[in-house]
Amino acid sequence: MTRVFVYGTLKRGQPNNYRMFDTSNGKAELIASASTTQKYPLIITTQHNIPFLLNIPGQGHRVRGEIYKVDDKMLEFLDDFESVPQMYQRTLVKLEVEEWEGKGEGEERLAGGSMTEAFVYSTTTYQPDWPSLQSYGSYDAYGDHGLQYETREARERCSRVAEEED
Ligand code: PCA
Repeated sequence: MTRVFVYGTLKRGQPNNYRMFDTSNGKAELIASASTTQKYPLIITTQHNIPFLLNIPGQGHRVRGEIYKVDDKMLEFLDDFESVPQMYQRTLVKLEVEEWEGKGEGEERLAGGSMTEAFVYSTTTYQPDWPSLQSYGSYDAYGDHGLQYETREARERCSRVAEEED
């Protein structure tokens, strides 16, 4: 089992969270809410309003998210879904645990306030203007910013329509 920190569309209440509970992708279990110990720019960009954590420690905000425990199959699914290594790279990030949310038995509990590490999908392969975009401490696809995430299905639907019209 591997620990992954999610900060974007994979969080609870966000448009891709269901993918973590689709057993054909593998297994995932929420274990804690957490924040990065360092600041990072968390921005929303591209025509699809995709969230990206830029791998620029010290700039932006401490970013809030959730730690999941995933099996190898889910990790492979997530790497593919996040287009590693082109779009995002999976790297380790230092975290401060906010609250333990795990249900499983026989597991070492992470106490609130304790420090830990997990993998995160962040990026160094960003466009030159991305570091100067507005950054957020907590991502919400449906937030006041109005930059609602366009799901992969919607993008594919649009490109199919465009092809048909060609
Ligand atoms: N999915 C990953 C990275 C950005 C995104 O939307 C996540 O939620 O952490």
